[in-house]
Parts: sequence; structure tokens; C-alpha cells
Amino acid sequence: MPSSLTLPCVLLTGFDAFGGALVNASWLAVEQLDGQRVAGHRIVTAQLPTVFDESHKVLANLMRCHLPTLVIVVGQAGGRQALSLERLAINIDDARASDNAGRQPIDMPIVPNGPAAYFSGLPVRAMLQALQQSGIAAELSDTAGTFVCNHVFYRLMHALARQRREPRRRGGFIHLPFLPEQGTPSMLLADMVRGLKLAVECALTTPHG
Ligand code: PCA
Repeated sequence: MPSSLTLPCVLLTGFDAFGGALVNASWLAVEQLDGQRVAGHRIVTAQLPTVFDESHKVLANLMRCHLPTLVIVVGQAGGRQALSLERLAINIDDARASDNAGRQPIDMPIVPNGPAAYFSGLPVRAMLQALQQSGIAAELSDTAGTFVCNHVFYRLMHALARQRREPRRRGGFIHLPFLPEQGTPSMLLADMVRGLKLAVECALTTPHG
């Protein structure tokens, strides 16, 4: 078996706590997968700050450093009932509350003159089926909101759309519900972790469309 350091890598990120909360489910779930092997890849995890712009700069640095073949950014969306496979990133920042640096952009394009939206680069339909067949509550979502998660998702898809490197890297976004201790509806941490691992495996083993 090759040393895990020689394996191609998957970058999985979660966010830090925001809005006065003490924890963020996305980071608690993602950090459990650090160093795991899935479909011949090793998972590298990192935390992004819940801050417009800064979040993407940290992600871009991580991508330069690890050269991942797959990037999945994971965030928390309180109120969701299921692991949400985000289908669309839209070119707008419109924050109802401040980010962790006190910024609250309203009606601002993320990339001026950029496309209105990008589709996820993940095989979201195949991922949905794989998750549901394994008994994980999952859904397709057509909006990642207009806060920091959508911001990073859009910047990621914008960067991936411009890549010249072959083979082309893939990326997308998944939102997680609250953990039971954060509120309802919720999902158990163990189910989130199992769901994310399955989602990574499906993305790695489904041929590019
Ligand atoms: N959720 C927020 C930002 C960080 C996170 O985990 C969002 O949905 O935009």
C-alpha cells in the first residue's frame, strides 16, 4: 500500500463558529475525517474563517499548497433537515448579519461582471442517491444563501472554471443541519461524518459529466 502522503488528496473544509455560537457543526464533522483514506485518496481537512473574502483567500492558499483533485467546502445551515447538496452558487453577497470581522455587505456582486451563477462541480444527483440508499437524510438544495458559504462556493467555482491544469479539479459545497445540542431540526454527528465520507467517495468514483 502506498504511503498516504503519496496519495492524491481531497480537501475538505469546515467553518469556524459564527453569529455568537460556540461551535459550528461543519467543522466538528469535517475534522473527524482528517487523514482518512477514501477511494485511493487521502482527506486533508482545514477550517475556514466565517469572513467574506478572507474565507476564500484561506481556501485558495490551501488549494495551492495541497493541489487537491477534489475540494468540498462544508458549512452549517441551521433550519435544514438534511445534508444539503448545494446545486448553485450565485454572484451576490447580501448578509442579514455581520460576519466574524463585522462586515455586512448588502447587494454586492462577488465577482463584478462575473456569471450570475455556477453549477456545482459535484455529481449531486448520484451523491443524493448514494446517501439516501445508506439511510442518510439528504436533499438537493438550489440556494446556499447569500452569506459567507455562498461567497466561498462562488469563488471556488469561479476559480475552477478558469483552471487550465489537467486533469481538471472538481469542487462543490455541502450544508449540514444543526447538531442536536444546537437546536432543531438536527442530525447526529456520526451521521454527518458518515454522510460526508460517502459523498466524497461518490464524487471520486462517479465519472465527470
Ligand atoms: N454557515 C454560514 C457561514 C459559515 C457556515 O457554516 C453560511 O451558510 O453562509
